[in-house]
Amino acid sequence: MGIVNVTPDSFSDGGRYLGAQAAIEHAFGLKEAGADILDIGGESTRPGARPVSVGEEMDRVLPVIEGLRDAGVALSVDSMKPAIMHAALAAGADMINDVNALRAEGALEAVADTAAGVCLMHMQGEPHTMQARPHYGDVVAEVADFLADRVEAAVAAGIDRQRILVDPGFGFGKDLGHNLALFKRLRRFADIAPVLVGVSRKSMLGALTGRDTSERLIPSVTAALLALQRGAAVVRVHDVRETVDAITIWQSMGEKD
Ligand code: 7PJ
Repeated sequence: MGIVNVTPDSFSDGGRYLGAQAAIEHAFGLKEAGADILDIGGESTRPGARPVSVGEEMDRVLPVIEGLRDAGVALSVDSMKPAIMHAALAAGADMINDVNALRAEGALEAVADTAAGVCLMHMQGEPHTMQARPHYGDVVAEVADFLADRVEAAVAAGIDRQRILVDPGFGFGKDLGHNLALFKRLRRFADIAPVLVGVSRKSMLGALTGRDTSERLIPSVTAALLALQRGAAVVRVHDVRETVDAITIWQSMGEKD
């Protein structure tokens, strides 16, 4: 899964169009590089990020879906908002990636009414405050219980089990120790549903290596490969070409058991 962030362009005249155009061009590059899914996001959920209005997120995301829907690649939309989910799925998106695990009022229904896939992610708190004081008794058990509960809620709402992915939510209300505990026990989550892992360029990789965001390519590719080796079904990455190269080498040269 390749990450496509849609941010407003810095120019005030036609900025929106330029922002969408830039995202579409970037997305075509990721598809060429080997992405099977593109994850389009119009609202940053990075630690400390502030929410974006429904109208603003709609204006960012919809033109990009329209520009990509015939590109021959599955389209995922990274949103927590039911109105965006409805509009994105009507516009041709194939999947909803919700860091809030469809907990918003109307979110389960927005997905249940369609044939779309969904990723249910664990997050403690909300993006603008979640890294302030993450706390758990047993982080692996708590995250697994949460995800299992959200899968059951989704199934009860009418979403077929085979449409669902789960994600422990690296960096979403977790300190380095929590993230490492979850990563080491990744196989536990595959018992619940196929697992999506997003660690690309994240601060946990910076904490381990001392590298800035722009220098986290090798840590990111290494972590993606480890996630796949521990049973992840999907890895959400910025650096598609390099990740696909690593997977190719693993598939050609890795051990067959
Ligand atoms: C994730 C995500 C993740 C899923 C972001 C960033 C923050 N969706 N959206 N999993 N992270 N499913 O990429 O640094 O880990 S935005």
